[in-house]
Amino acid sequence: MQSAVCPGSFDPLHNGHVEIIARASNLFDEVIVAVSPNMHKAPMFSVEERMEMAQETFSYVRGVTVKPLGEGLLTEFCRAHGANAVVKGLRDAKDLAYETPMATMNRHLSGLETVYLPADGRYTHLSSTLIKEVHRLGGDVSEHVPRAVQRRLADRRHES
Ligand code: COD
Repeated sequence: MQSAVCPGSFDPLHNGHVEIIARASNLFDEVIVAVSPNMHKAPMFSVEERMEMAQETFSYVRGVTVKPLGEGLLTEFCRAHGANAVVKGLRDAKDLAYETPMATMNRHLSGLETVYLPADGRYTHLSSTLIKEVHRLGGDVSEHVPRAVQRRLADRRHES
């Protein structure tokens, strides 16, 4: 069985992520969406909330499961879960420049391969950072995120 991991912060998940993960599920028997705590940025949603949104979004997609990445190495997570590859979406040359050192390091660490999928043109402008900023400033991001995320963002707006 060929398994792949799609890692990310997913804070929050948006339609660019969803499309890449759905395409990965057509290539691999099993896809594990690994939700990172993201130690570099202050998150909007907890890992548990981000996992719940991803679980709800992918509950209808065959072979996709959602797990916490934890604070260890991605290569260790992949080894522990029997995954042969990492799948990353690339929006542009900046993503390629950012991802390639990590992909090379992961291959040197454990032989783990990274598969790049080109982002669909409909989603190349999407990032979690932009989604959060537009939402925070009162804009409507509902067309860019799955239903489960729309609901959580609306809850956050009502709470504040
Ligand atoms: N369209 C298509 N794909 C997209 C889009 C879009 N619009 N936006 C993002 N993506 C893809 C990218 O492939 C991205 O990598 C992935 O979705 C997740 O995006 P984010 O922003 O949620 O995730 P990041 O960049 O914050 O996640 C970084 C990781 C957690 C993947 C990384 O830090 C990691 O691997 N950490 C594990 C610790 C480790 O092993 N470190 C050493 C690495 S060598």
